Amino acid sequence: QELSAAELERTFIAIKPDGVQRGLISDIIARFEKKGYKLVAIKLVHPTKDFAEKHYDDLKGRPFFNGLTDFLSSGPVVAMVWEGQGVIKYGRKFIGATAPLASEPGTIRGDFAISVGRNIIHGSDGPETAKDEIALWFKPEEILTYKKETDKWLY
Ligand code: RTP
Repeated sequence: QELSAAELERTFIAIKPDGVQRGLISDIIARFEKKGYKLVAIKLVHPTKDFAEKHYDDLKGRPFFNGLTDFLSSGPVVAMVWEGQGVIKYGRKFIGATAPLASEPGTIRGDFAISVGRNIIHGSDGPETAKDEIALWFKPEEILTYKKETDKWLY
């Protein structure tokens, strides 16, 4: 059947350099995949400092901005677009609170991280940022539209 606009909601998720270095790529992808969300774009990117500053543009002027953008540009990042009903909000739920020690066990940060400067993963915080971040990280042709046999068991 045709998917509704809500089912086609998309979010930008990035596994930061610490998540890649620590071998957490497969675990993080598995959580989104097993929930029923659909991976529509993925690539391994080593962002430049300039690109990291663009991504965190809204945090310019914060005391941790320089360290944060140094960190994001310090190594490969797994950039992804995930699709499905409620994926923006639920993605944030999967990720957990920004400060890992405040994040619940069972969340990605709760399970794998201790410090706010090494918190493994990024996820868009709303529809507008999702749209902007997807456009920053991906060309339109890198985002695929496809049916999965499981779609009808999810919706
Ligand atoms: P993200 O954008 O990475 O998903 O994180 P977030 O929305 O949970 O948090 P945000 O406030 O947007 O901050 C972005 C990233 O900046 C780092 N940060 N460091 N006090 C600090 O040193 C500090 N505060 C924030 C974190 O890596 C956070 O994920």
